[in-house]
Amino acid sequence: MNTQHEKNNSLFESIAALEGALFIDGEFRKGTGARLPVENPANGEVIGHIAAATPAEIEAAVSAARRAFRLWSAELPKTRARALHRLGELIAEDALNMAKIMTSEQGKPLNEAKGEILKLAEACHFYAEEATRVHGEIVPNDQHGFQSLVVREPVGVVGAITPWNYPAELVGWKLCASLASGCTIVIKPAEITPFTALAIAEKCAEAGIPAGVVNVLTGKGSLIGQALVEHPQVDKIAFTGSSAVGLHIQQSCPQVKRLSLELGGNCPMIVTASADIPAAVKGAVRRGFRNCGQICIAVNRIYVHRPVYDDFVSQVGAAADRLVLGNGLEMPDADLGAMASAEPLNKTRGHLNDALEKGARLIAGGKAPEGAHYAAGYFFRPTVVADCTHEMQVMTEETFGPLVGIMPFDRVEEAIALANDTPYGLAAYVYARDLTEIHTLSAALDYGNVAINNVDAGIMNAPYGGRKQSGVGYEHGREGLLEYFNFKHIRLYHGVRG
Ligand code: TXE
Repeated sequence: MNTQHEKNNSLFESIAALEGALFIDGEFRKGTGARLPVENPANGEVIGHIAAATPAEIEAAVSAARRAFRLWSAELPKTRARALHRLGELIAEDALNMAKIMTSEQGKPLNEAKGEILKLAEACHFYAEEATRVHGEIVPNDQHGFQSLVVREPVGVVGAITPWNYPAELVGWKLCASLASGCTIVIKPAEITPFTALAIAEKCAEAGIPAGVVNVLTGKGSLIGQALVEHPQVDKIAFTGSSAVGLHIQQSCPQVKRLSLELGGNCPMIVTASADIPAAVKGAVRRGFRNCGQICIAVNRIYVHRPVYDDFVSQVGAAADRLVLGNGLEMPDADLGAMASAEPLNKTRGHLNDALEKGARLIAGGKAPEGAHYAAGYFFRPTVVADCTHEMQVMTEETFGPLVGIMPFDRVEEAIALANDTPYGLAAYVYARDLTEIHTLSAALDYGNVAINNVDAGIMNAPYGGRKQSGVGYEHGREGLLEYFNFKHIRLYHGVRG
């Protein structure tokens, strides 16, 4: 199969070139197993089919990764860095076409998809730089005549299992860290957004990354993902997805393995009376409805100081009503595209109905948009409900859709208790301008990421990860890269007395 398709191919020629493809040992091959349809969530059309990798193909991919590990881990860091820089350049050059592939399978508006692809390219350059700065340490000893070196050694073969909401970045962070550290990787993308991962594999081949270093297997997670979890030659699992599956993976590993689990969230926002209300409204709408709220760090629930509650609720409702929905390919700069599938749409409807039945007040949205061109897609208007309580699922469970619940509070201590009343611990947001409130809230919120007067909780240079049921381990930053290394303490005795 030609891995080098012309950049100016139409979108569907690009996808056709990846039809039924698996990427194993440096080349695309047609899967010999069953085929699974991939649909465009904006109109229900089948855009292509992927292969369900067979046990033999899974074995071929893991064996290729194991073989390639010996050479790739022995490469000079600058060689690995050069490959990552080249990969970043190739991805940026083809960003629009890759974005079209992503939008056609995930639904997000084209401009948002292109932004994600370009952030993936930036991640390649970030990890290229990090690849050349993984230093060991010489640590002081507890006796004369000894010297201790702590060296970093790549873990080995990584099984990466990823979700459908960020089909490029959530693959890319694992891919880049593997390449930078000298690990090799077998990627199993979500079955509803596989073509983005296959397009990334094409760029890996174009970048000259050696055969076997990167492999992509498609198919059902409970089969192919589970096979990677159970495979004795897979040294680490890097998973992003639901807390339920993350826990299942942790419990079903038949061997001890390194695990990094980026799981679900149910993120709160606290708005105090000292806040810049228009800024808080803008942040709430951006983080509540971007990607149709299908983000683990999306704002699910908002606690607002009673003196500013009515004003905030009406401003958020009006802003939500102004958001534009559209088919992500036909309206590249729409605010929301179609949701990725019926699953998150039905869950959103369920949480909305539960809230309304228990007394919440509908402020904005609450239904699919009118119009024939929405009828065949998974569209739902950005929805705001107010006067919520913790009896409602919208406030206590992850919705993962375009629905935000709001409730008032009277004292900061009450807001802290409400925000922390969850098994999750991924991200929390605060809008306040009183310094005492800012310091009190930053310290008391039990989350891996706390954003104050902004909603961009994660940056590439800082560790990103959750606690409690939101996961274990980190991505991004030095901490994220060290998840792909083992430490070795070498203790030298040279006999020289002090
Ligand atoms: O997750 P799933 P989805 C979370 C988000 C939401 C979920 C949505 O909070 O809960 O992800 O993504 C594979 N053994 N985050 O529905 O179902 C499956 O094929 C092995 C948090 O995709 O967990 C897919 O490839 N693998 C995150 C992957 O697991 C299995 C940011 C995820 O599927 C499997 C984004 C099994 N038994 C989404 N079952 C964060 N914290 O950053 C399924 N899979």
